[in-house]
Amino acid sequence: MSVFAGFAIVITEAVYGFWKKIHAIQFGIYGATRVGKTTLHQQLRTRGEVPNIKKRTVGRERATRKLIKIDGDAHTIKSADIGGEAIYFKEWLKDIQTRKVKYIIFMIDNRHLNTSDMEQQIAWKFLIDIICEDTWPDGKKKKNNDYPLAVALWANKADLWADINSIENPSQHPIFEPFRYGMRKLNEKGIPTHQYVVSAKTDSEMVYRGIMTMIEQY
Ligand SMILES: Nc1nc2c(ncn2[C@@H]2O[C@H](COP(=O)(O)OP(=O)(O)O)[C@@H](O)[C@H]2O)c(=O)[nH]1
Ligand SMILES: [Mg+2]
Repeated sequence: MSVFAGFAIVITEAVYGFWKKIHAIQFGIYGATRVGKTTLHQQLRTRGEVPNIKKRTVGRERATRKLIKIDGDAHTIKSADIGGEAIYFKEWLKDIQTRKVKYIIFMIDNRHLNTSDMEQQIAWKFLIDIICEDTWPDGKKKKNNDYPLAVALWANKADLWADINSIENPSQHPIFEPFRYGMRKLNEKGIPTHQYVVSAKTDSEMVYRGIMTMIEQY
């Protein structure tokens, strides 16, 4: 290899590394109220234990950039914090449509295991329906790149309900059971799904690894 060719490769890699850092990948983070969406946003900004969040998120906040750095790799993602109450579901849709969201994280926690409350399942069904629909609500037909590359289900607050190291196959955990029908619908539409167990409040390493895994595998 000539000196020039070697030099060109080094330059190309440097440029690619730089591009990866500045080019923001659009992420959409959704889920019912109090599952930990705002905590996850804090975690992506501050990297460390996040204090208890008491304030409810109102409407849709402006999308902001976050640098995701792990194992010597770095990407920039962009996401907007949105409230999880049903009145804000239409803001999730706007977020997906206006930013052309590429990766979706739907957060759940363990509350649905102990109550007959269907809040999280209803939020999931709403999300599945708007993703799988062939048209936008304004009647415009979706193009191929209007669909997300992957949808991840993140079971949050693992510090409260799981001994992470003892979960052999997280994707088979019963916490995901009520959400499997929706995952099947996404798969039938050609959209891959990914299940992940995480603690957004206490484990920054897991959060960053989860984001990186999505970007790299899908
Ligand atoms: N133990 C624990 N609590 C969490 C975790 N993530 C969020 N919480 C708590 O759950 C509550 C709701 O979190 P928040 O981020 O406001 O949820 P949002 O409504 O989805 O934005 C807050 O009291 C958080 O401190 C977690 O990973 N572990
Ligand atoms: Mg919130």
